[in-house]
Amino acid sequence: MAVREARQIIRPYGDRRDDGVIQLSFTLPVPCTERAKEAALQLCQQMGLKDVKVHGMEKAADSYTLFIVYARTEATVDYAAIKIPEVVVHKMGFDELNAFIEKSVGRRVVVFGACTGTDTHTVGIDAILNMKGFAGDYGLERYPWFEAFNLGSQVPNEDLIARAMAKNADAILVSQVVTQRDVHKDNSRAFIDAAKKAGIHGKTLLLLGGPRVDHKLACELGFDAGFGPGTKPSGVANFIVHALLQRQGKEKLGQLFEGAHA
Ligand code: B12
Repeated sequence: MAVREARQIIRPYGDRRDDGVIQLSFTLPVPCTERAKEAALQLCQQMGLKDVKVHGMEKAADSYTLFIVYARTEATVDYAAIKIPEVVVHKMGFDELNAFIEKSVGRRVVVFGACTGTDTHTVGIDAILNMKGFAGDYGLERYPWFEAFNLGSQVPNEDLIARAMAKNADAILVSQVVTQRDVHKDNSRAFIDAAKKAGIHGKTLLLLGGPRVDHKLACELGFDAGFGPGTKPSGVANFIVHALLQRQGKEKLGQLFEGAHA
């Protein structure tokens, strides 16, 4: 007989466990008035929320108002039933990882990164690749056993792929920050199409990152991994090295590191 996993029903709380209290914020395209406040309240009630309190409201621009609302929801979710692909890295430190690359890969790991398409935001990809890194964590350029090339912003997908192929890159890092009208998804799909055309899909490691990116989305789009807000370069460095060794058949999934496709 199949054994059913125990359910783990959870719900949000603000004051007391399971009270269902949430905070939400949104903007309405109307001036900041009492009428606007009532509109915000009715909108939340229509969402099925209870005990709605418009806690804060302020003018966001001419004829736009930002609201902060506290309310209560009856919604629950079974946490035990949630299965999702995740990048889980058992991280080696800077010196340990460099020594590990020297021993296990035996050469520098080559990576190319850029913010592609029309996107001008370089801060995210710089945080991962530049010497200085991010949040006290060195970027890949700082690792002696990585050779990192940062091509900057507004790089056509095909150019990034061609430059990476010319250097036999082990990994290509694509950053997508602007998400209006899902342009990040469209451009990511175009990148994957170009990678398939160039014959590197399934061979070179393809990483996608950005504020609205997660591992699940990146995998759905055809990448090997996705990294979202707060990503540290050391997590990316560890992922690349272990995924590379797994792809070369030198390391088993979960031996030193878990992740990739679930
Ligand atoms: C700085 C900034 C700019 C600067 C960019 C300067 C530069 N050189 O990058 C300038 C002024 C040029 C700019 C321009 C624009 N911007 Co702007 N900008 C921002 C701002 C304030 C900060 C972004 C940032 O630097 N974040 C910090 C980095 C470290 O975070 P991150 O990108 O998420 O990166 C982390 C992770 O996501 C991850 N990561 C990211 N990429 C990758 C890649 C890989 C491979 C990996 C592994 C990890 C990874 O690692 C990083 C570290 O943890 C945001 C608002 C905000 N507060 O976020 C708006 C914002 C992103 N901009 C926005 C917009 C709309 C624009 C413009 C279109 C405005 C305009 N109308 O002209 C233009 C863009 C034009 C274009 N063609 O792209 C919107 C985007 C809205 C949307 N939903 O798409 C935002 C959200 C502002 C807003 N609320 O409206 N912008």
